This record gives sequence, structure tokens and C-alpha cells, in this order.
Amino acid sequence: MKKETNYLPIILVSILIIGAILGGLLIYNNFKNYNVPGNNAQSPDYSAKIQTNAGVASPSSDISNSKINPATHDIKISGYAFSPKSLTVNAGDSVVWTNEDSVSHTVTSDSGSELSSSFLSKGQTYSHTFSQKGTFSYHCSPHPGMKGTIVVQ
Ligand SMILES: [Cu+2]
Repeated sequence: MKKETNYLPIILVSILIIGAILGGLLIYNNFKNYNVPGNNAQSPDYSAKIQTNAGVASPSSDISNSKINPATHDIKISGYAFSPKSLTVNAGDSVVWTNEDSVSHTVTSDSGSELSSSFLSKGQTYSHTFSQKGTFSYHCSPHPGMKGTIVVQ
């Protein structure tokens, strides 16, 4: 009689230990899978979402890089011109304009308020992060002939 009742805790403890080992293995496997690069089979929905977000055809490695590491692009303002005049970036990237002219310039959206710098004297910079896709054309307010375009994809 006494022996029979003594087995119960041993069985319960064994079940708990086996359960803990199995649970631990499950967690370990999930952790491993999340960290294997290019393991598409484990996350088909995620990769599909990245591709639809991309819109225009570009290598998927570039897209994931831009999601993880937003890039910073430089535009020079020199000789009454933006250089490069036209620039394509990924959503989330930043652009930094640096005025190298002795005259002051601005970075001002043609329409809307996406780009709205103050007057930049020589050596000053204006930085903007583009979070929305689209085409953003801009100019310099005292020199309307100075034009530029940022395409955010
Ligand atoms: Cu100007």
C-alpha cells in the first residue's frame, strides 16, 4: 500500500523533467531558425511581405539591408546646383545636403512640406529622413532655378 503511493511523485517528476527537456528543445529550435539567414521555409509570409513592399524590382538583399540599416546619402550644394540633382533612395533612408557655396541656399519642397530647410550658409547641412515612398521635387527658395528630385522607393 505504502509503496504504491510512493511511485506517484516519481512519475510526476519524470513527466515534468521530460516536459522541460522537450520544451527547451522546442524553444532552442525556434531560436535557431529565426537566426538562420535565408531560411525562407521558416517564414514564407515574412519574405512575401518584403517583396510586395519593395514594389519595383530590386534584389531582396538590398531591401532587407535597407530595413535593417537605413542608408545616409549626401547631396552637395555647389555652384548654384544640387549634386546629384536626382537621387533614388529607399524608404527609411536619410539625405544630408551640405552647402559648399558662399551664398546661402535652402532645400524646399516644390509642393507640400516634406523638405523645408532654413537658410544654409557655407558649410551648414540639412538632414531629412524619408519614411514615405514617392517623388519629392524641391528647389532653393532664393534661387528657383536650382532644382532637385528625390525618389523614395
Ligand atoms: Cu540657392
